[in-house]
Amino acid sequence: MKHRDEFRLKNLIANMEKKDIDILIVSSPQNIRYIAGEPVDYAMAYITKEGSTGVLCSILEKERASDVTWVDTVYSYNPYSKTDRDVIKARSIYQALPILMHKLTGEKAVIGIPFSEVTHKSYTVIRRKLRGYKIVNADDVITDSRIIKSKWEQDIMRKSIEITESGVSYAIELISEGITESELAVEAEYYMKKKGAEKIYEFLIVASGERSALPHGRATDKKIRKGEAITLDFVASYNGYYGDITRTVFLGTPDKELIKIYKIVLEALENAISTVKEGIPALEVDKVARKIINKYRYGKYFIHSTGHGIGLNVHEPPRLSKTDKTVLRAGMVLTVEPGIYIPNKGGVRIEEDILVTKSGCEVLSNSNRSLVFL
Ligand SMILES: [Mn+2]
Repeated sequence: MKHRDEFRLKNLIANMEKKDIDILIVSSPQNIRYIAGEPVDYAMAYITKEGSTGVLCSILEKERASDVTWVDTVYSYNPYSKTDRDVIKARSIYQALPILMHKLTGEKAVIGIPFSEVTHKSYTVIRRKLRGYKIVNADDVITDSRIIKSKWEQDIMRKSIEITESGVSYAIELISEGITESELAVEAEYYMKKKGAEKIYEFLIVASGERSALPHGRATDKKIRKGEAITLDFVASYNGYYGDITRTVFLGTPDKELIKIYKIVLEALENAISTVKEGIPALEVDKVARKIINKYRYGKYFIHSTGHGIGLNVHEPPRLSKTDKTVLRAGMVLTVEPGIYIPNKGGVRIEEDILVTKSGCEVLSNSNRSLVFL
């Protein structure tokens, strides 16, 4: 069994207490991993307010879950079980739920379940199986906990970010006239996997020429030509946690306006980063980036928010957007990624991943972000 991330679990329990939740039960892969420390499939994970943790899983996962997670107890279910004391006979995970309640809590227990991760169909089974218990929505408990990264999580994220940016740098080295966007994406994917990436996001963005004006221009078989901007936005995970890095580079000499917007985006990025510190509302960071881009009259081409939280999901709260009033706190990991996109011409985005600290922030990515002409 591996060592528990005590900081994370204590934080989670503190957030459960605010809502009077006795036991928190989660079923999404990310939340299971958050409570158990490792992924378990066909499963649910729980933590009680006293701090005991466990996993309820299919018999297929029982042995592995016992080996790799840090939880105290692994319960499992098996459609054909007759004998095993810790295995309940059930066809599905939700049908197996009563085994937890029977072993862990009294009749009056308040059960927290993040409603956003349960389908309506599953919820009706949960209701039926947990009749008599008070069930409350624990979405906030999870969000408020996961938004602050423990030292343990920060260390993993340093590694995922390092892998992701090494993939971007590798792809940039491969850029030459005639290579396709997809070739760059595939080579980078293989490279990041060899560097230890667990998962590559479902698509990698390689957007060249006019396509660089597409903020989500996933790689196509388009060939790269001289004079084009090439935006590479890669997302890869390590031990479940994501890194998200973007660079825009130029092959040869591009249109002058693209060089101009590169400098503006860089100015917006650097000013936004230097605004970040504990106590600042998220929207303030967006405001700073937007103000700079507006100053140069490119505001209407900055069509997304300035950044987002990142962790077990690529996109997590808070949003560095016009409307998110979340006050930044030390331990949040955020992307900062202003961009300018001019239709039929091209675009520029530069993205860094940062760790909010008491006095400012630490930029966790550290590859070159100045203008590059290949
Ligand atoms: Mn991003």
